[in-house]
Amino acid sequence: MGLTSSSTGSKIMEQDVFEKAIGCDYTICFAGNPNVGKTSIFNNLTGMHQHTGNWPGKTVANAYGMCNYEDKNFLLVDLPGTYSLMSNSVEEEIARNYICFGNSDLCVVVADATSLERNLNLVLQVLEMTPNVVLCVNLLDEAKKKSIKVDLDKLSKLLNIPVVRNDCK
Ligand SMILES: Nc1nc2c(ncn2[C@@H]2O[C@H](COP(=O)(O)OP(=O)(O)O)[C@@H](O)[C@H]2O)c(=O)[nH]1
Ligand SMILES: [Mg+2]
Repeated sequence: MGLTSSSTGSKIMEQDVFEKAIGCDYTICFAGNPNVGKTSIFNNLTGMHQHTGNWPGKTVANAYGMCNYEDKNFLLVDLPGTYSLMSNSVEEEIARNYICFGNSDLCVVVADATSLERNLNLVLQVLEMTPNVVLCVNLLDEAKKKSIKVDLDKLSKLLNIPVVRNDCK
C-alpha cells in the first residue's frame, strides 16, 4: 500500500489540527532530531510549559499552542523528535505523518549546531516534501564551546531556504 493520508490514519490528525486551528492565520510545525531544542523554542513562543529535558521519548505526541505576532494568529505544532521520515518508532511515525500530511504552512526544522551533518539529513528529506521550510540552527552556545562555527548565510545559499539562529534557550 502506498503512503497516503488514508493509509497512515492521518485524517484523524488533520481533523484535530483543523479544530484547533480555527481562528488561526498560519500553522507552523517544529520538526527536528530529538534534543535539539524544539520544545524549548515552542514554549518560548507560546508561553506553554511542555516537557523539555534530556531523555528519550519525552515528546511522544504533537503539542499545539498559539502565538500572536503583528496581528496574525499562529498555530504552532511541536512534533516528536525524528531522525528521518523513514519512521522507526511511534514518535517518528507521528512526526512523519504530520510533516507529510499535516498541511502546515511552514515547517521549521530545528538543528543542533554541534551535529549539523546528522541534522541536515532530515532537512533534505523535509525539503523533498515541501518547499516551505526554514532551518533554525540551535545550541549555538554548545557549538561555541567546541569551537564550531556555523556560516548561516552559506547554509541558506546552499539549501536555498531561510536559515535563522536561535539564541534564547
Ligand atoms: N545549551 C543549550 N541547551 C539548550 C538549548 N535549547 C534547548 N536546550 C536544552 O536542551 C535540552 C533538550 O531541549 P528540548 O527543547 O526538550 O529539545 P527537543 O527534544 O528538541 O524538544 C533541554 O535540556 C533544554 O533546556 C540551547 O540553545 N542551548
Ligand atoms: Mg520536545
